Amino acid sequence: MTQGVPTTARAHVNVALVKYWGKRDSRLNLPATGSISLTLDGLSTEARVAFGDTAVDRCEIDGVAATGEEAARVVRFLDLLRDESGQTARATVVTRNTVPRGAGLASSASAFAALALAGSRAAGLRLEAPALSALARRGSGSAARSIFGGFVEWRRGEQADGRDSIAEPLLGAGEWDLRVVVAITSTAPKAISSREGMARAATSPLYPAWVSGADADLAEARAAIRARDLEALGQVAEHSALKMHAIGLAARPPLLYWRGATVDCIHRVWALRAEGTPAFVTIDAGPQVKVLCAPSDAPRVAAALQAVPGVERVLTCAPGGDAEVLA
Ligand code: 2P0
Repeated sequence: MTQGVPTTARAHVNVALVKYWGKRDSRLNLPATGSISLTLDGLSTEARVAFGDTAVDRCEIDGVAATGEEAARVVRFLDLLRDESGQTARATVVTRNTVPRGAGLASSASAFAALALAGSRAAGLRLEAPALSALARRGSGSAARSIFGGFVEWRRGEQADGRDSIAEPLLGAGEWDLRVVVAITSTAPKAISSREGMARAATSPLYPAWVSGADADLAEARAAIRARDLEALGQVAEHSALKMHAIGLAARPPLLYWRGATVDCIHRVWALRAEGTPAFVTIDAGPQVKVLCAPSDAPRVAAALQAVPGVERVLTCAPGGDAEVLA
């Protein structure tokens, strides 16, 4: 076993433009379909991991000791790191987020990507980006994508052990400058986790159509990114998001992450588009609305969303970079 050193790493959240919604293996977080995302600057997690300075695994998140399922998930991830590295010591994990937790801004993606990078180094492993992506996936599926900056594709993979279910960069953060304007309509923790939401999705009669339509959506998004065509990318991103939420409406029990303000934001963005501003909606497992647009249109989009009743806050994010070791 190589000796590791305490390590701090940072990773950014990502917003899926073609969504991951459903698993072919829930233990390994293997997705039913591929997905494509954009990593966002400014919304990130810093994680410090140190093995050997404690008798039991400890985890502190934003200054508070983690408990319950949140702590158990981190311990399971540490067990995985120990299995892969031969490290036997317990660890101290301290994470700090610039993302409002549980607010549908995908904080598990940045958290497990940062934890995979810091934890693997701290355990004495030196993993290349593809192996890091596979490791981060085990913590949370979408974390596989947050290892990379810019536009990223997470391949579904075919292997039962998931070794080919990894993310890879499509375009770097500096290669196409777009903005994602986020309208926060509630910071209350969500009632139904993504994990539970995906399990419910599988009960929906619309789910088979979701799975069979994924390759076409991925091809369209890939081509749009390659051509840096905002209109084409926005159209397929909006389609993927609305289709994902339609699955929930038809699930048993039903699932609806939206609030009234979520719907009002969608209509506001469609009105902007009718007036000539190319802006496109995407929504994850929560009530927030994320709008893809050109940098020059971001102030107009942000002002329009801020004026929608029920919108608590608006954030504007540029493309973010790769996960990185800080110290
Ligand atoms: C995505 N989401 O592609 C989709 C769209 C939410 C909506 O990935 O169970 O926290 O840890 O693999 O990654 C959120 O799900 O789920 C997510 P797990 P994860 O971004």
